Amino acid sequence: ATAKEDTGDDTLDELLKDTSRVEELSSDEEAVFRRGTNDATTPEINGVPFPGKGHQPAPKRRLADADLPPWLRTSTLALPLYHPAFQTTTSESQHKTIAECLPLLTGQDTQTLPLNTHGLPALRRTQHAAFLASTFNPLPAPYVVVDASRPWLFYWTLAGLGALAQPTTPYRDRLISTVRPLQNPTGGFGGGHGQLSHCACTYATVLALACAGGLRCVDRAAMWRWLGTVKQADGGFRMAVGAEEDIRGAYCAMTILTLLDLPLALPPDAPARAAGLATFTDRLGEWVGSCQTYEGGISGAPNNEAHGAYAFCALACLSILDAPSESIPRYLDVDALVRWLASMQTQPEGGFAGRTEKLVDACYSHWVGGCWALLQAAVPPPNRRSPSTPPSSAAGEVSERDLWSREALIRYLLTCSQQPGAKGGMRDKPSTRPDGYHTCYSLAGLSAAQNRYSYDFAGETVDAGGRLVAAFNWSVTGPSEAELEAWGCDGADVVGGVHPVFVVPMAVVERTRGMFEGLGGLS
Ligand code: FPP
Ligand code: K
Ligand code: ZN
Repeated sequence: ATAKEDTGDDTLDELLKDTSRVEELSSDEEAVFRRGTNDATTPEINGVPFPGKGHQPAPKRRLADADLPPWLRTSTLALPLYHPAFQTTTSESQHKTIAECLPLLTGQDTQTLPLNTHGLPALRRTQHAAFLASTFNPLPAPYVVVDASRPWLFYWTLAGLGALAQPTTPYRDRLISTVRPLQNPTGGFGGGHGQLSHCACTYATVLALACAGGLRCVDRAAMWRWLGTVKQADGGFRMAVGAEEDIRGAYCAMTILTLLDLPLALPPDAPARAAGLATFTDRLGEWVGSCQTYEGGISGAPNNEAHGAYAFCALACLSILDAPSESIPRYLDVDALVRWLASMQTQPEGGFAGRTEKLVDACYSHWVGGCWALLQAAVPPPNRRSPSTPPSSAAGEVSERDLWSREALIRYLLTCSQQPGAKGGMRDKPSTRPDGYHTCYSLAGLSAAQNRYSYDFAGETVDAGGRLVAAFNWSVTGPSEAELEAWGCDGADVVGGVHPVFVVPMAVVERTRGMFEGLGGLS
């Protein structure tokens, strides 16, 4: 390598342009890189100079290196991301993303957001809550495209408000009257009036109703029979009758089944019974396992591309089937998955991307960021490894081993994801607009970063009635003063505990659990 001496006074611009730090290539590699370029030693391809035309002028003011975390210091930023001869659409968009995020991450541009005592933009709780609540006002015409996803708007809003510790039960009656016409007599909920029941819309409806305390409007017996029609002989679930079979279906179906306390036995007329299946969980773990790809991540269905959203669906689904330490290693290659998930945390942005060689996006703060609590429960420290060795009682004795950077994610969310101005809301990245989906999942991701979730082995995983209760054994601990200090957060920047499996406030899951106990009469 020909790294020049790091004097520390180069401007960021110079550092990003400095291609002398690119590793020299072996002649074989050089031959590969040279193909299609005029000259592999010239730091440009097709006339575009490294690091690419998306790169913008260097910040004029930024925090001193000593005041920045290591991954934002000039010496780290100087490391080239792509070989100069490998400039593609991918590298161009990555450089453009870094250029739009860096001034915000380094404090050069605060977007005039009020700062917390650590100099980071404070969490704009009031504005984000107002942005979420505005979903319940009449929506502008472009929202016609979400007519098939109406329950998602209710879920994102209520889950987001819950994370911000805003009351959500006052919405109960309005929500019930809105979703009742979406419920089909044959079970399940469609996305809009007159639409076919769908696993994703039903999942969102059930979670929204749980947040609002309105689950009693669900026809549970019909729901149970409808779920029986989407369970497949190979163990997975279709999204709707005749629709695609994918891992969202597996997670959504198991969530619905568990929160509504439905019987595990398949209804007598479920088509999967003909293939010898007797319960909703038969062959499910194996089917989820078949979605792990050569990269180590999880795809939507076997032989597709690994994506972070599907990693969450897989881990959460397995965490409903059994204690994470039992079900996750049983069906997944945990080491390969950890490696893949860790590689999704982008540098220098600090948030997560959804898949290999793609861009940071705040919604993956949940889809990928939410995986860590489940994974860390799957590979707990040695003294908490199985139900027979319950957690050590002395607080602080067990050291938590983080497999990711909480600090980097928090910084991305506070600096890059918050929409400035009166509007509020959270967004994918600075060049995009906020919406309910990104606001909900940014807040869920912030919760995953700020709180610690532990799995209680002392809890039962199957109850006396044979129903799955494994996912009800979670508890949350807020951050310590020392952690807040290390992450640059004030107490007012901390969001509430979001349940690691069901992605609604912890208290909502507590309230929902046992709600239907004793009603019986379904199987
Ligand atoms: C690619 O979008 C995104 C996917 C392939 C998966 C999206 C799925 C979810 C977000 C959640 C599913 C879960 C449930 C419970 C319904 P893209 O190409 O626009 O984004 P990318 O470049 O970041 O991959
Ligand atoms: K995206
Ligand atoms: Zn997104």
